[in-house]
Amino acid sequence: MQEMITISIIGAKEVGKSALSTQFCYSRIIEEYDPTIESYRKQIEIDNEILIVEILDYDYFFTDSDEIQNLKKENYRKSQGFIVVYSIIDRNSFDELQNYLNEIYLIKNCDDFPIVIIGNKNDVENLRQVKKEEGEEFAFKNGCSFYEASSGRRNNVDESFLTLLREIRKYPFDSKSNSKSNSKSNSNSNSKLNSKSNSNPNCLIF
Ligand SMILES: Nc1nc2c(ncn2[C@@H]2O[C@H](COP(=O)(O)OP(=O)(O)O)[C@@H](O)[C@H]2O)c(=O)[nH]1
Ligand SMILES: [Mg+2]
Repeated sequence: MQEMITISIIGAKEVGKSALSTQFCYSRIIEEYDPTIESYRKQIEIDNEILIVEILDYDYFFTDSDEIQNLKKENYRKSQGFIVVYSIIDRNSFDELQNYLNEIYLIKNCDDFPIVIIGNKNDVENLRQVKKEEGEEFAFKNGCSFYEASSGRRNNVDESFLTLLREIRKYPFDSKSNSKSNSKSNSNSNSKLNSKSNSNPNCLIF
């Protein structure tokens, strides 16, 4: 059986999550998204191995209902890596990044999970609100990989996804929980998580 890797793509509204996912999976932008499609699958060859990638692209912000929050928890649990997206032309979407990372750290009980941050829409330079260096610095501080990309121009789309897939393949997973193996027994493993979640009132605790 082929190996399947499940990843989640998350971030604020309208930053281009669905555009990035469809560009990666189908090599095209789909102008009118079918809102009922919330996951995509693609078979890829990476480092001479064939695997199936499942991308979970849910919009969790429609409602705070228990049902949606439970779905979100379930999806985060089964994800082996995350693409966290902001738009370089939307400062608010950049400001929300830490909340998204904190959610991942909490549910995975560690702060070094495979995560790639994408600053999307870098084809619209004249409307830029977030400098590239700000994205780089944020990603570096959080130990994440970083790309600026354009799903519209298909710039750095494959690179971002392939970097995440390679990180996932190197990562020491506990096969049952899809979290880091032994992360619970390592008392230092979530020290960053504790300091961040304590200082961040917007952080969701599952
Ligand atoms: N200029 C530009 N527009 C983009 C890019 N990616 C997405 N968009 C547009 O941004 C809007 C939101 O994209 P969408 O993928 O639906 O965002 P989502 O809510 O994060 O899934 C759509 O109108 C897209 O056409 C990009 O790289 N460049
Ligand atoms: Mg979408």
